[in-house]
Amino acid sequence: MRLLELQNESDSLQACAAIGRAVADSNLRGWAALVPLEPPALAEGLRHAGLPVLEGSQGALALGSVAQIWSAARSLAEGLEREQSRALAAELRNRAAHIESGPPQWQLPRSRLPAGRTLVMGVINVTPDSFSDGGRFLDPAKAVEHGLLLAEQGADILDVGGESTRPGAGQLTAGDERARVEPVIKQLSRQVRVPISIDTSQSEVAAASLDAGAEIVNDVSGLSRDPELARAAKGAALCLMHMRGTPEDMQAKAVYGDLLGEVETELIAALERACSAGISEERIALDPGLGFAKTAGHNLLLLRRLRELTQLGRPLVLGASRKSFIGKATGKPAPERLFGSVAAAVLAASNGAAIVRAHDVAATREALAVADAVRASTA
Ligand code: PMM
Repeated sequence: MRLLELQNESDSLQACAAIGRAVADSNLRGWAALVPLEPPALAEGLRHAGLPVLEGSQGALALGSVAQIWSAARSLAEGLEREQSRALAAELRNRAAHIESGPPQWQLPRSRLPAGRTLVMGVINVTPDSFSDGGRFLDPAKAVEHGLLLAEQGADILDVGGESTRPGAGQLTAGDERARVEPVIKQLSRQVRVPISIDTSQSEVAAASLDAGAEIVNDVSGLSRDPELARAAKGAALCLMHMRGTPEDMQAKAVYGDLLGEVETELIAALERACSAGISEERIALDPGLGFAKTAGHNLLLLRRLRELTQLGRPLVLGASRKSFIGKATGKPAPERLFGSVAAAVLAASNGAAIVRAHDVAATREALAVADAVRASTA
C-alpha cells in the first residue's frame, strides 16, 4: 500500500496497470492511495468517506488530495471493525501525514543539522577515477584543502569517499580505501565544525572513519554489501542508498516494472536491516540512488516523482550532481554540468529532498536559497 502522485498520462496508465484495471484511464491526476482489495473494508471505507475509488483485479485507487486521504484514513483507523483493516488504515494515515508534514530532522550523534532549509552535502572524492572529479583530490592535502573550501562555501555535511562507484568500477580492499580516507577525515574533523560523512560500504573503513571523526556512514549499497556494516555504524547516523548489484554489474540490473514501487520496497528493506541491527530510525536518511542501477529515464522519473518517497517518513538525500543523465539532457561532459546539476538540485528540493549531495557547493547553496524562499512564500 502506498500513495502515488499522478502527474501525467503515463503516471495515470501505470497506476491503472498496478491495480490490474482492464480499461485504463489516462486522465487520473493528483494523489491516489493504492490499496489492496483484501480486506475490502479499507477501499469501501475510503469510498464512503467521499473519495472516488477505482477497482481493478489486483487493487484499488482512492483519489484525492493528500489531506483528504489523510483525513479519511484517520477516521477509518479508529472506526473500522477489524484489527487488520484498522492497521492498514493507520499505515495509510501515517504515510499521508509524512508527505504533508515534510521530512523530520536527521538526528546525528554529535552535531545538530540546521532546520528550515534544504541542506547541502559537499562531495570530496579521494579517488583517482571518479567520473565527476577523478584524481583531483587523491593527495590528502588537496582533499583537505577542498573540504575546507566546501565548508566555507556553506556545506552542511562533508561526504568523503575513497572508492569510485562509477558504473563498471571494481572494489578496493578495505586497507586501500582506509589509506585514502582516514588521513583526510582526521584532518578535516579537527578543522571544520560541520559533520563528516564517510561514503563507504565496508565495515572496516566505516569503523576507522568514525574513529577518525566522521559521524555519518553513507552506504551506497544500503547495507547489502557488508553484513558487518550495520554493527560498525551503530553509534553513527546512516544514509542508506538504493542500488542493485555492485557498481561493476549494476547497470545490467536497471530493469523495473514499477520503478517507484520497487525502489520504495527495497529502501524499506534497507531501513529494516538497519533497525533490526539496533540503529534507531531517527538516525537514518534514505536516498533513491540516481545513476545506480538506473537508466537516464529512471533518474528523471525518480526526480520528478521524488515526493512520493517522503511517505517513508525519513529525510531524503538526493545526488544528481554531474551525473551522466544531466550530460544526456544538456550534451555536456562531466566538468561542464554545473548549470544542469544546479537545476536538478532545485527540482530535488522542490520535490521533497531534505539534503542535496553536490560537488559545487557555493552555486548549489545559492540556488537552494531561492528554491526554499519560493516554497516558504505566503504573501
Ligand atoms: N553518488 C555517488 C557516490 N555516492 N552517495 C549517495 N548517498 N548518493 C549518491 O547519489 C551518490 C553517493 C557517485 O557520485 P560521485 O562519484 O560524484 O561521488
